[in-house]
Amino acid sequence: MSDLQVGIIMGSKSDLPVMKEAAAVLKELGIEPEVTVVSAHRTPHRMVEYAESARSRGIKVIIAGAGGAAHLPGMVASLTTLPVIGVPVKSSNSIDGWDSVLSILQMPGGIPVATVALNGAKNAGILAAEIIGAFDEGVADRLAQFKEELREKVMNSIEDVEK
Ligand code: RP5
Repeated sequence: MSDLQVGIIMGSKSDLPVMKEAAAVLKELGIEPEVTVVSAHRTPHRMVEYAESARSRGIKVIIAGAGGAAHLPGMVASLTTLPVIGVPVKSSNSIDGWDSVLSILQMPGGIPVATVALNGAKNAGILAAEIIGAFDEGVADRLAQFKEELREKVMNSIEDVEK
């Protein structure tokens, strides 16, 4: 399969410290993401162009992170038939991140966004890889190894606790 199957977008450069965790886990799983800034409010035409061209550019899954009045994931989902994973980002001036969570989570019927936890970019990356891995054996094998390593970590921690 071609590179750049996962697009990671965020409403602002200030979201990067959170969103880079999605890119990191995707790279660990052998998927090189396309990463950029697209703002629903500040660059609305760029958002439309991004969402409408994503499929033809080979993107299979979009991860969209935003904070505050976090309309980016939902608006992108309204403009494409690709699956969109939403990452609520806790903005520095937010009301404990509930604004971001509810803006992304409470989508109207017909326009789903797969919403992960507040600042849950790592899980967004893993979920995107799992969607790609449903059709790509290589990615599925790396996901299996990733989960085996998680299992081993827990088993080792149990041994440490029970010593
Ligand atoms: C949202 O507003 C962004 O996604 C970011 O989380 C938040 C703050 O953006 P900046 O003012 O830091 O650019 O649009």
